[in-house]
Amino acid sequence: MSKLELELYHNDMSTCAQKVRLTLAEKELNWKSHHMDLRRGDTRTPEYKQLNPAAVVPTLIDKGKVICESTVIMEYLEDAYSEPKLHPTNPVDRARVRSWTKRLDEGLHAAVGVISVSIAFRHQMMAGRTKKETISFINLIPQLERRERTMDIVFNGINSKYFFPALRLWDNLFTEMELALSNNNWLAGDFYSLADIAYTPYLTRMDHLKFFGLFINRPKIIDWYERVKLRPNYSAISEWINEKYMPLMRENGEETWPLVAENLKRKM
Ligand SMILES: N[C@@H](CCC(=O)N[C@@H](CS)C(=O)NCC(=O)O)C(=O)O
Repeated sequence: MSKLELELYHNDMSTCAQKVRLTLAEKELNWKSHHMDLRRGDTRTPEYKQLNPAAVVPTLIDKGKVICESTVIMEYLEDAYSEPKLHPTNPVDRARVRSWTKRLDEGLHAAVGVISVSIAFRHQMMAGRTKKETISFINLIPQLERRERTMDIVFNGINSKYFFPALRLWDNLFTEMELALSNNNWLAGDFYSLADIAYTPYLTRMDHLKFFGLFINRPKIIDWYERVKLRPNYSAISEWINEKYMPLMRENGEETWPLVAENLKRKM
């Protein structure tokens, strides 16, 4: 079997694409890269929407078959390329893996988008565009809910109604994550699994935003993050870092952190 039959439409800094690249790297699979510039709107063209109607990355092509949705792609890779195994064999542990990955798809991923865009990426989306052009660019998003949310966070930043609820969603998740990691080495048990892979990009994002204050009383998460970063597959994130994004995330994140810390304290 030629391993070069895999092709991935992805983006360097996209958390969903990072999930898939980490899985490909863990399985030592070779793949052909189609890098998409999200700020230019590469995913919003009619041609790309034929591959991925949601107009998002990642999209995997395997021997001509198109697979969308990062969690589905990870599970597909696990089914199609079974070694090394990233799903435990015990049904209870398998259910645990899925309950972690499901939550990303049910709101946590959108929430990290809200946090990142409100703090940093909105500046890239508006750069070189008039207000009218920015509105037209956002209107190319096919899903009404995502379009309305993006419009609000791009123009209102951290004053958007979506910002603090998104942070609290992640803060609550981190409470559960700390508990899970107090009982086990890895998120779904004693086995490094798709659950650990799925959350690695999101911890990395909090790191890039300098939001490590979230983990002051969560030492197990810090320890887990240090361990996932040491794994060889972490090159799937580190080798694709876009240096243009880093100061934007760091500087705006550091400026926002005191407000975030204050808000989280009030809500506890
Ligand atoms: N549920 C999708 C979400 C994918 C997603 O949100 N991708 C973002 C990057 S992380 C994207 O491609 N955005 C394109 C855009 O905003 O134009 C998945 O898990 O694959």
